[in-house]
Amino acid sequence: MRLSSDTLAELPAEVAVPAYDREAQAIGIVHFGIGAFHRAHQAWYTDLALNAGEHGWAICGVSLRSASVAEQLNPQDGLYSVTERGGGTSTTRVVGAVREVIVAPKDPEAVIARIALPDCHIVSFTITEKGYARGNDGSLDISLAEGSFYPLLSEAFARRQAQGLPGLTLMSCDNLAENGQQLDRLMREWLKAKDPQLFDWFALNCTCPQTMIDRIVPATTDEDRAALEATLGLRDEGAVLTEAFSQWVIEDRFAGPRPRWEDHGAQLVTNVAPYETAKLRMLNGAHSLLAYCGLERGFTFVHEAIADAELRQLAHRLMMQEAAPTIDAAPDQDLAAYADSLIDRFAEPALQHRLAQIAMDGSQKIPQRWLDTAAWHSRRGDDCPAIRAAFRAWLAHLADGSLVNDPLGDELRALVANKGPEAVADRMTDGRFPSEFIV
Ligand code: CS2
Repeated sequence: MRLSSDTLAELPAEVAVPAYDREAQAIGIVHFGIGAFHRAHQAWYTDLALNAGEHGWAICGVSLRSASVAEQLNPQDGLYSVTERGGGTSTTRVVGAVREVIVAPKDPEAVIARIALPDCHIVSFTITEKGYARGNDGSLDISLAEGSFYPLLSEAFARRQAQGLPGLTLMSCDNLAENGQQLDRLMREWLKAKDPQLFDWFALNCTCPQTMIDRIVPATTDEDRAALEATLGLRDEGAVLTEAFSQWVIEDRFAGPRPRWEDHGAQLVTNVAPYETAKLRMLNGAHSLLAYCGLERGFTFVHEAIADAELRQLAHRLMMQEAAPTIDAAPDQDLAAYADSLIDRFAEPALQHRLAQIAMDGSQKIPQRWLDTAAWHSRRGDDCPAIRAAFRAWLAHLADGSLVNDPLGDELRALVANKGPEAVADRMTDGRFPSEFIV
């Protein structure tokens, strides 16, 4: 039997279920990229707000590519479970915030119509680094953007403008440096090129707050789903497994209303930069180091790589000697304590977080995870041995090719083959990699 509104009552008593009337909730949020990360993070916070009695914040999830999430969630009325694991315990809760999933390539009109409704106030994104359709120089690649969310949004803007409806908050929850500013800039580039008559409406009525989002969410496996079915007594195709920890820092710059996420642990601040920079350069930087150096040593999972004394030392060095000095920390940030807590989180064996999951899309991740740090030191005449070791492991990973999953994988492999790994590693600190090489 499958999890759905009709079977919710069959769940064991210790599994918390939505305490609110799901049908009575208007869709206030349209979310692009309804993968496991969104379901374990922003949708989870929004579900807490709905449970606390807020109204109007149901989520319409949009998949920009595959129909698989729609197939997982729609037959379940949008319901799915979030299981938090760690410290030898495991708790499961059913999240009810997601109302429906639309597959954009199949039904673009439905996506546009949802965003153009007066109930919609926020459009949010977890579409991964490559989803923003940036070219190698960071500007919008119009032909890539045609197949992404940009045309859907500009059509929805046109309808909102024609109806005299208020603007929207566009909230990027991806691991990009200055994610809000980048989204704002890219959206403006799109409008300038394709819909200039909407440019002023967007600039005057919409905002793109910056966010730092953090929760480790390993991809759910078939074994995970089967084990969960044995404990829940119901099949949940949309199940997500995660750690108990989560953090969300949001720039308080919304175009209209928003849920009171701060009542449920989110931090609403005026300046996200110190949190975002620390997270990208320390957590994600160390993650990518462990991924490439760990795979090179034959490990499969993050907890195995961090248990290796040399890799742990290298990850710690990357965080404290290399990344930390580049971060202009906020008064409440203790970067040494942060580094220690990250090592503890990486060491959690229950997460079964695969290094290969982190290793994908290196070309999109490495600039903000390592190269901004390396460039900072290079300007001062210093080297970054940990980042250099990680970078070499990435080049070896590319050259080997067997596990490479990267939109620039072929170009990068050819580049390493042509110039040699040392020459490529020597140029990594100029901050412009890979545009310097790939034209
Ligand atoms: C990871 C991130 O897959 C990756 O590249 O580094 O997804 C990481 O787990 C999250 O950013 C943690 O918040």
